[in-house]
Amino acid sequence: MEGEEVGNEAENVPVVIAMGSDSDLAVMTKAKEVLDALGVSSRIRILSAHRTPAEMFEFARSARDAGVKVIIAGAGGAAHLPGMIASSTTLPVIGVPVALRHLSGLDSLLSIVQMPRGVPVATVAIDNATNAGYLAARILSLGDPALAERLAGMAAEARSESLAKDAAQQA
Ligand code: RP5
Repeated sequence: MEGEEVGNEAENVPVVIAMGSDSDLAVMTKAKEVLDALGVSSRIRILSAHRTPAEMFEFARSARDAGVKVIIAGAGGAAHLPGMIASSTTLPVIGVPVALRHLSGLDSLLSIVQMPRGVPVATVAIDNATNAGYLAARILSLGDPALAERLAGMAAEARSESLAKDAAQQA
């Protein structure tokens, strides 16, 4: 398809949001929304540790050379995607445990968080792709003062909103 960006040559964005299935999209889109709001480019990839392992490893192995700086990876159930990506790159990987119909996401959380030493995955709370977006932005802000300012602005907004809610309760 014209304009369609497929494969690792197209990963010229600082953040890739990978997920095991399009059934994860409703959760994982929240990471993209945060990054969009902060002006950080990102790309969504469907890469399954079980259904497309060759493509997943190819992506992970080439991501750094392709200019990717942080990888967000979400999966549910036997959620091997974040860990297997982390096994094949030295980029920071943020894992999002996606809750499926059974076990309320505890299976996904434990699959992602219990990594062996030397292969870290920074795991956020179940279904909290929003925090994965924020964490990716914080990592990128180490080398981007303008992004650091935008993050500070968002935190100030959140503070104002919370103070207003408290004031409303006191009124
Ligand atoms: C995982 O299996 C995916 O990340 C998804 O959360 C789960 C179910 O996938 P589908 O059967 O809905 O495609 O690999």
